[in-house]
Amino acid sequence: MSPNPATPVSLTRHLLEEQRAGRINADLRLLIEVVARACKSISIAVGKGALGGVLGDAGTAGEASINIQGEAQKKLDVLSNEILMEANAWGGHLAGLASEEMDHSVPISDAQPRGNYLLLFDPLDGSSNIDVNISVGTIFSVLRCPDGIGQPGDEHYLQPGTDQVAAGYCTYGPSTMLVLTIGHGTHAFTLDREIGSFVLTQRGMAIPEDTKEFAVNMSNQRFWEAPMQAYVGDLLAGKEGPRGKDFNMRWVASMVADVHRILTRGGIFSYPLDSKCAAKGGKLRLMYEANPMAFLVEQAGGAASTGRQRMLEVQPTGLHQRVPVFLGSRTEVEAAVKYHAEHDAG
Ligand code: P6P
Repeated sequence: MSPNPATPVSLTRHLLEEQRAGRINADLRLLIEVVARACKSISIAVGKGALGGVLGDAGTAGEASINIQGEAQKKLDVLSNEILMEANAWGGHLAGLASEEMDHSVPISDAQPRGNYLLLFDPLDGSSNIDVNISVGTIFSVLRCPDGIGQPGDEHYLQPGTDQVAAGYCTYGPSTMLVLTIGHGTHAFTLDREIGSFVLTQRGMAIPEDTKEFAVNMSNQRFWEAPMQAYVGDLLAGKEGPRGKDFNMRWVASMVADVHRILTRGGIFSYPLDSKCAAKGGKLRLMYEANPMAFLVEQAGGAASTGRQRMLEVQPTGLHQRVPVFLGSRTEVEAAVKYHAEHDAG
């Protein structure tokens, strides 16, 4: 039976076509399907809002629950983490998992079916926006588990972003969208709630090379390094300044929302070093925020850098390592990197 060209392409069909083309194996295909199903459950929980009894901070009365990042956990952070852990416990495709919400990685127990992949995720990024009904999202990254190591430990996750075999995010906004790459382009799927499936709605996302829109938390300006001060100062100078054009600014303070906008219409997202977070290496996490977003952005023709190095080539030193982040329209990221290079060259 030849497929009807008018029939929407589901995530399942898209992944089967990728497998038939030899771009993905069955285990990774099924792992992505498990993560997508978990994201559907998270979308339902997030969508209930105040009706779901899961808004607000986790922890008991008077005693907040603090994660390894030193951040107060929201109830939905904990719930989203549990959903992803439970969904993958019996998937049979993983050797282990690591989460922003857990101090250390968790190997798949001997009692459960084991696979050859490592899954890292931020179960609900931007969760501080939950209580004010702003888009949040789940970010995930997939690495291969090294051969012959038995149970993987934290050290086995410390692979550069170029080693990722898949990455994606699910944004819980006006619509729920899954954006995914397996190294052959970046593709977007929209959740059709009536049938409960993700449907391919944008094949081959392409970030415009140039942009007039930047995303940064301007309240940190006085804490930035000199090259960042100079770079943003020239953006703000507009067409009378050295950049010769006026720029617009957006900052949602939810990385998934900001990055989705940039993947859709261009822009540059930056969370640079500042004197408040420099001691930690930056604000955003390398393994389950910067690297998966960098993979998605590069596969969409954009660029991603620490300001001084291609993001995907950073050699990780810690599971919860933080990095400065510049990503988006290629020529704008290159401009920001140039400010840093010229500053460092003295
Ligand atoms: P700030 C959310 O907490 C997050 O990790 C990213 O989603 C977001 O881009 C950033 O932090 C926002 O940071 O300092 O503006 O609140």
